[in-house]
Amino acid sequence: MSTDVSTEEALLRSVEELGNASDFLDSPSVARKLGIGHAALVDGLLKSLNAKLAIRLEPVTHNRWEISAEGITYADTTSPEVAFYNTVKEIVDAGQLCMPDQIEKKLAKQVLARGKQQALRRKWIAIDKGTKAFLLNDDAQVVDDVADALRTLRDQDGAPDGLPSDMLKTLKSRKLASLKPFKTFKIFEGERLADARKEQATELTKDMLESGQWKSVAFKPYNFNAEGKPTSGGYLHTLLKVREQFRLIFLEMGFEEMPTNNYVESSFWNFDALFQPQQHPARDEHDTFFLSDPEYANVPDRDYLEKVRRVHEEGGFGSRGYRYDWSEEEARKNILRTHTTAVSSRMLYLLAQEKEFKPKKYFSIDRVFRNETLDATHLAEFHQIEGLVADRNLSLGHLKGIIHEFFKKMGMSKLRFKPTHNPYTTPSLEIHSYHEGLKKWVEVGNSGVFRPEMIRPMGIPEDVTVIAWGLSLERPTMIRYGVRNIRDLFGHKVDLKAIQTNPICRLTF
Ligand code: FB9
Repeated sequence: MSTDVSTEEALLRSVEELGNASDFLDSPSVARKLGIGHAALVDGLLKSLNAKLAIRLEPVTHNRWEISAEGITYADTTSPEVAFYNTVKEIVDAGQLCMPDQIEKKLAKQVLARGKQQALRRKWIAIDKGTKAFLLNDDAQVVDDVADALRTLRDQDGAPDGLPSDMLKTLKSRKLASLKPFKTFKIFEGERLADARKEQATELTKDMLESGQWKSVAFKPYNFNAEGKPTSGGYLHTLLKVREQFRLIFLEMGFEEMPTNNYVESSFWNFDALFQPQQHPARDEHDTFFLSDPEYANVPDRDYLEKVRRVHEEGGFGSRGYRYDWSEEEARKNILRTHTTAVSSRMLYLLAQEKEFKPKKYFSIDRVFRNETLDATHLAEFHQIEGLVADRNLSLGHLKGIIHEFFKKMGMSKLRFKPTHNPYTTPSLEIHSYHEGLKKWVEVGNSGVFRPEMIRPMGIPEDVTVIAWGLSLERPTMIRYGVRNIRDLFGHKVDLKAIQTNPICRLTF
């Protein structure tokens, strides 16, 4: 809490009036003179002037009596025993028997309890054995010495001058006041008082240099601790911070990022190329967003399309296929991709077109869209993370091995695999990890070996296997940043403050 210039001015003038370096002002009296609180004087003025060497401070520790909140209420009114006595007197003077319930109505709970206790202890009142009525002790010297003592302490800033020690003991025992250390300051003139008195220049100008005026001007000392003006800047969305961490993990493991810059995909690459049958439930509008314009995609290379038709209809490569009439029109329907595996199928097809097959490690992290029922952890879109390895003689062991490698880099080393089914992989494994923080097993992803019906029609050589796994970006991000509802993380309800203040992401769960 800073004090205004005039107060500073007034203080510096009275220090200057000391006229020598040994005389000093006493902070409590200065505070009173300036009409401000002692704390405001010290924190709002003395500390900064001392920092500027305009004054020199010498702390003096005193003890003073600090009045408790309860004590303050009595200092502002009366002591509880006097309040109690006066209330009894009022009723008795009205010629009634003063019964407890009558008092209870008239006094606050704390005053009632304390007042009765003290008035009885000080024998100002008594309780009639028979009727339990309160009786006045007419010879009692009823004085409000307690409230007077509290007011004295208050007015003397906690100095006990003039108060008998047993009263102080009483106040202490009744937790109405207690002795607390209190620091005041001797205020001496500082070695740079003169500068502080002179209008301090805040910058060295060309004129000062040319005029030589700089020699006589007092410069405002640099406040190197001054906080700079907070610069506002862009902030990475929390999801993108975590995405960056996953990208680094993949790059560390020698993976190459796949181009995912097309949210609109044809059903062909998203489903058919992955050997997902056209009547699969995921392919109807309940799960997938279909485009009305452009409704249809162009056909990829015809030859490959026919191979896909054949494998769906008749099988091949050891598969008996699905034995249904495959529709080219259905395959050409445009959708919002439901998984980045659609990008994997495009890249694997391109890989198969290479003259010489070269092993590949690819990854993708980008948005996918599913027309799902929305709940706290599901939006109609999320970010899928996918990794795949295409190489000769790969086995399920390699899949589990590389998944262990991957999750270890996220600090998850306790994994379990649960057989599951995906239309485009066999075998398929759900990935579960034991989460130390949550003290439970969490499903952290899915994986499998791409089916021959998917990769052979593309032209991927017989002895090449493609293993892959996937997970979401939102789930780890929610757990990493303790976000309970996905709407706080993604979408129009995002709390921008959290985005700005979220710490950088260290992916160790
Ligand atoms: O992310 C998921 N869970 C997860 C991941 C990390 C994590 O980190 C925490 C710090 C510990 C926590 C949780 N899941 C996948 C599992 C579940 O959340 C699941 O209920 C939801 N899944 C999404 C799909 O929902 C319909 C997450 C999303 C998902 C599922 C499967 C794949 C990708 C994303 C895949 C795949 C795949 C399989 C084979 C071949 C290629 C790709």
